[in-house]
Amino acid sequence: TPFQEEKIPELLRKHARLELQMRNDIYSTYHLYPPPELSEIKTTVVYPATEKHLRKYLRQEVHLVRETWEDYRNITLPFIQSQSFSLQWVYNILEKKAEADRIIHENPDPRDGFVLVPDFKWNQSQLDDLYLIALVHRRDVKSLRDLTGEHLPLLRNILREGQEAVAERFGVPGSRLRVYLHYQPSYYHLHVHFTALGYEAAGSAAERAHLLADVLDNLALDSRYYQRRALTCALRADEPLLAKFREAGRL
Ligand code: M7G
Repeated sequence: TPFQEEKIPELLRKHARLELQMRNDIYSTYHLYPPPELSEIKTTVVYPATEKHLRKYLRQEVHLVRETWEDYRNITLPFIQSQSFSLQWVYNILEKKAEADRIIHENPDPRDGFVLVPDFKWNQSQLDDLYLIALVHRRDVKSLRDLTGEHLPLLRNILREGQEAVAERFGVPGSRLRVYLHYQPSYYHLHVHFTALGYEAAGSAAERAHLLADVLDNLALDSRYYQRRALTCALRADEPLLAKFREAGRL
C-alpha cells in the first residue's frame, strides 16, 4: 500500500534497519527494512479460484481487437453468456449480504439507483489510491455495449450522486476524480469505477477506460451509439475470447 505521509519520517528515524549499499558525495543508497507496522502488504485472496481467475492474475501479453457490433453479437455475447465470472459478490452487495457496513452511498431506485462501495483494491487508509465502484441495482445491463438513451437517468445519477458522496465523505471534489467504465469488464453487471485522478489504476488506460461524462454525451447525441460503433478491447493472449476472434478471422 502507499505510505502514509506522516509515517515517512518514522521509516528513516528510529525503527527501521538501514544497510548502506553505496555512498558518493551527497548521494547514498540503502536496503531499508521497515518495522512490521509500516510494511503492510495488502492481500486479496480468491478461494477457491477458477481457471479464469488464475488467468486474470497471471502476467500475459495483451492484444488489441476492434470489436464491431456484429462481432459483439456473433462472438463476444455468446462467449460471455457461456462463461463469465460469477456475479454473486455483486448481488451480495446489492442485497446487503456482504460489505453492507462499507456502503458509502445508495440510491435505492430499482431502475435508476445504485450502490457505491470502496473497491476491494482500496484499503481506505489514504486518498492517494482512492478507488470506489458504483454497482447498479438493475440486473439487465451487462456492460457499456448494452447502454442506450434509456439509461441516461441512471448514469446521470451515478455521476452526480457519486461525486457528491465522495466529496462529502472523503473531501475529494469531482474535478479530482476519474469516473469511468471498463470495456471489456471482468464482471458483466454494469458498474462504474471512481478513482483518484492522480492514481494510475490498472485499467485506467486509453484502451480500456471510457469516461462516464463522455459516455453520457455520446448517448445523448445518439441513443444507440454503443450498438453502432466499434470498440477496442485489450484481450490477454491466453483469453479464450481472443481465440474466438482469431477463429473468426478478426485478428
Ligand atoms: P471490472 O471492470 O469488471 O474488472 O471491475 P477488473 O477487475 O478487471 O478491473 C470490477 C471491479 O470490482 C474491480 O475494480 C475489482 O477490484 C472490484 N471487485 C471485485 N470483486 C470480486 C470485489 C468484491 O468482492 N468487493 C468489492 N468491493 N470490489 C470488488
